[in-house]
Amino acid sequence: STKGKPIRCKAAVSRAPNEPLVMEEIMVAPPMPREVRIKVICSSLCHTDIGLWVLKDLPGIYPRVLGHEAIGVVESVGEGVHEVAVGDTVIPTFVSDCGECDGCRSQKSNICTKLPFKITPYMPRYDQGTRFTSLNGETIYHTLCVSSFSEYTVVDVAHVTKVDPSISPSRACLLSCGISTGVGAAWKIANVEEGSTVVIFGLGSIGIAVAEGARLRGAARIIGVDLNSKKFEMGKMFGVTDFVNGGECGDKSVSQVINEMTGGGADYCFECIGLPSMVHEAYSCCRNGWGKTVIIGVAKPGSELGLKYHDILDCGGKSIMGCIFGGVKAKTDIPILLQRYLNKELRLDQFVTHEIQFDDINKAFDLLLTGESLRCVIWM
Ligand code: CXF
Ligand code: ZN
Repeated sequence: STKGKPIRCKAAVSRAPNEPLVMEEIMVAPPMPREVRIKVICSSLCHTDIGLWVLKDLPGIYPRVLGHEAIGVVESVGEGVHEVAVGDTVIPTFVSDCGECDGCRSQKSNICTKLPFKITPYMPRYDQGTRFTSLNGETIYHTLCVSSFSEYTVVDVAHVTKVDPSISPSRACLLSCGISTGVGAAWKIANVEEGSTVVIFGLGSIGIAVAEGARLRGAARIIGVDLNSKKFEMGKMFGVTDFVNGGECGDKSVSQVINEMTGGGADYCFECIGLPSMVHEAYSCCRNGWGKTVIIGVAKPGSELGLKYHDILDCGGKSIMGCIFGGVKAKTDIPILLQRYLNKELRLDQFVTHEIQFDDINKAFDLLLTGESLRCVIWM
């Protein structure tokens, strides 16, 4: 067995921003206490990996292994791991669910305070080190506590959820990040009710997943906003009922158009782009009194919103909130979402627009960058 020994395997290493990933042999150390070594089955590419791939302003984070939307099988476990065992099928997540802290024990939150979310190139707990090295001993860094673009990876046990092994891995892996985030934002953060009107800014995978979540909650009207009208075709298949092309509103703003369409604003607005100006638009077209704006998109670090004081005070009852992973508590909610997929309620199949082999991983980046794919599954 490989237990307790380093494993030599293939990984797609990101060596420099914007440069294609390089297929290399690397060494993956055995799991430290409270860690799990996973044989990755497949990953799908989330847009955040593109953001991290092009990032130049964080020092010392190359070379590294990207990938954080995945599924795999436990190869071995470190000391003190009782929750999962060798052979279990698990979904790793960039958010932790330690199950012990105030945040994890509360039903109100998915924010773990013991291993709080941060973008770190290290393991989150035992020694803050890395478990990857190149064959000549060079340190290779992690990404979002998952690093699934490697045949084997090491993840903290707080970052894995055990799942039913019979579910198709290419579908289950989508719940590791993007689809859970979008569906969760509609379900757990906004708590969309039957008959409501929803506006979604940005119809990428996250926006489409919000539409899917809103549809499951019985929303009556789902308005998609994007600059690319082709996205509406995709949106329609997921229950988007109306489309506003943000570039074709003439002398009106998007929020003006939506306020007219809805007779005073929507019940829920979701920002899935990451632009402060779009948060303003969203907030401006959610209904006075109770409209809720949910921020999901990731803006540049240091971005500010700059809302006017009276925009908040005078609209009494309107709210803005952000979320991480759509408010989904990994260990309790991922199994619920998987069950809803098995019940044929939640759709996952339609998100998978492409499937490729690990050696072709750079194609997945092209497909997502050009907007051609929703989710491209990469098989190891
Ligand atoms: C994102 C969520 C928001 C902060 C950066 C990472 N997660 C996954 O794609
Ligand atoms: Zn992601």
